[in-house]
Order: sequence, then structure tokens, then C-alpha cells
Amino acid sequence: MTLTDSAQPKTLRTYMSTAWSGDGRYDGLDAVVAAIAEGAQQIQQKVQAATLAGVVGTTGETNVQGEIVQLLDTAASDTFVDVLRSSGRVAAIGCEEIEGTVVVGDGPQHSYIVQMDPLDGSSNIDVAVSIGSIFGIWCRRADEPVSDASLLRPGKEQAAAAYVVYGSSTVLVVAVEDSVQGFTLDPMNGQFSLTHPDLRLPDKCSNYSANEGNFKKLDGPTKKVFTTLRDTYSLRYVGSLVADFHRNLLKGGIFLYPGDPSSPDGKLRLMYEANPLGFVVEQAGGAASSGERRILDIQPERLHQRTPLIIGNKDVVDQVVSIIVGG
Ligand code: AFP
Repeated sequence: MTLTDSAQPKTLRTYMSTAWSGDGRYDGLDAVVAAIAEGAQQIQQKVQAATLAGVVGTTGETNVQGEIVQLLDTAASDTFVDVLRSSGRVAAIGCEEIEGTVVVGDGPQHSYIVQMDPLDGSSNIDVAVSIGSIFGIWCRRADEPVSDASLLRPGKEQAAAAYVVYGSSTVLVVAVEDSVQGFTLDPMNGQFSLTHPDLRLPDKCSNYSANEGNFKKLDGPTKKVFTTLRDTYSLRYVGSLVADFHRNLLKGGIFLYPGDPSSPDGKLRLMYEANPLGFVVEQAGGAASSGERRILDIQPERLHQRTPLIIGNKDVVDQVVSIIVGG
């Protein structure tokens, strides 16, 4: 079959200019998402060429989380800060790799706050496994000067969220209220086009994604969660949150990274992992919980705080939470 012009999928820019045009809620959001797409295209090229260019491996430093920094972590952080600054619409950025608030603009047009994990799953780079980037986007409060406090907003106040998975193809997923759209990068022309319109979680949960190697560290109720899931679903675990989340969004599934008695808050970060993906999953009909409360209701206290995360099909998230709460 020949692909006619009318069968060509919409580009990201065309999609945003039609779907968001004239809607005051999204004023300037297209510039922020276009910046994320531009950064993703640059990172995709760096990821593909990393081994040949000699930029795999570590910088020899640890980040604010105490984790080993990969060379590409730093490149991705610098790239996304640059493109978001150039968008002219972002006031401040919180970033996994940067301890404090990055203030990039304080004018009236700088109306968005972005929280990001520029390269998630980076320990998978050296072994050619899928990795990702994650973004939570909040509207800056009117007339508020930018400060550290501007970043400590609950996830339910997000205006939008996005993630990129750098896998066998590079896919950008963008969510705003009641809408989740997936765009695939054409590496030949650098354009993202709409390939996964109106994403909704399938009704049936097929998979669970969790680090089974942590089983012996878990408390009794959480062990019960794992054994229950094992009895019912297939295990699929990449070890890159974005890759695991994206598969579950498309196929139906639940991802969990719970706390344990030695790390009650688990491993994942609230502001730039759990909140953005929590926003995406809710717009797609799913749910995200810490086990104690809805992720998007958590009032953050620190930029880099961690949270347990249970995310995916709502019925299974609810089932897991009831086992944890029931003890
Ligand atoms: P890295 O960025 O250090 O590879 O960590 C990835 C991650 O933050 C998240 O993407 C994974 O879901 C999770 O950690 C995997 O953690 P485990 O290796 O403990 O299973």
C-alpha cells in the first residue's frame, strides 16, 4: 500500500497547534514541549553514538542522590536545561542531577516550572538497553517571584507531563488533562509524529514489573503483594522506569518499587519520576499510589525526596494498596 499525503501522521507541531490552539490553559506550553522534543532528538543521537564517541561510562562523581553519574547524565542535563531556557517560557527547572533550583527566567512570559529526570535508567546505557527522560510541567503561580519554594508543588497541580523512551524507536508521550498522545521520532528528518493517539491503559492488566531481587528485604505485607502478583501476572522488568512504565501503559500492567524497612521511601524520586508518570497514568485511566496516598496528593517537602511507587492499572493498584494497608 502506498502512503498518501493524507495518511501521513500529524507532526507534533501540527498536533499542538490544532489541539491546543485558543485554549488559555496551554498558552506557551507548545514551546515547552517543542523544546523537550528538540532535546530528546539530540539525546537520541548521543545515546545511539555513545559507545562510538567514547561517552559511555561514569564521570567519577556521584550526584545529589549519592548515585554514580554517567557521562550521558551530564550531557542530557545540560542539553535539556539549554533547550528549556531557549523556549523562553520556562521560569525554573528542578533536575535530578542538580542540587538546587535552576532559575532560567523571571519575566511574565516565563510561565512554567519544569521538573526533570534528564536520563532515567542511565546504568543501562553501557549495555544497550532502553532508557528515558521524564518531565513534570507546572504553571508558575501568577506574580510569584521564582524561588526554591516555586518547585515544591503537588503533582495534582501539573499542567502537563511528558516522557521520552529511547528504545528500538524513540517515543515521546505527552499528557495534558484527559489526553495522552504518543509521538515517534523519524530519525531521518528529526520530526516527531503522532503514532499513538489517545492512549488509554488496556482494561486488563497483563504484567507486573518489580525488582524481585529485593524480595527478602521486604516487610510481610509487601512480600504478600509480590507473591500475589506472581500468581497472577507475567513478570517483565527492564530496570529503566520509563521503559517498564511505557510497556505497561501500552499492554496493561503494574510497576512497583515499594519501600522496605531499611529504605521506607523506596528508591524513586517524587518530583521528577513519580509525579509526572502519575499524571500520565491518571489521564490514561490508571492510578498511582505510594501505598499510603495518591501520588499526586503528596505535598513535597524537598526537591529530591523519594517515594514508594505503585503505578498502572487502577484495579490492581487498589488491590496492592489494600494488601499493604491490611497488613
Ligand atoms: P539508574 O538511573 O541508576 O539506572 O536507576 C534507574 C532507576 O532509577 C529507575 O529507572 C528504575 O526503575 C530503578 O532505578 C531500578 O532500580 P533497581 O536497579 O534497584 O531495580
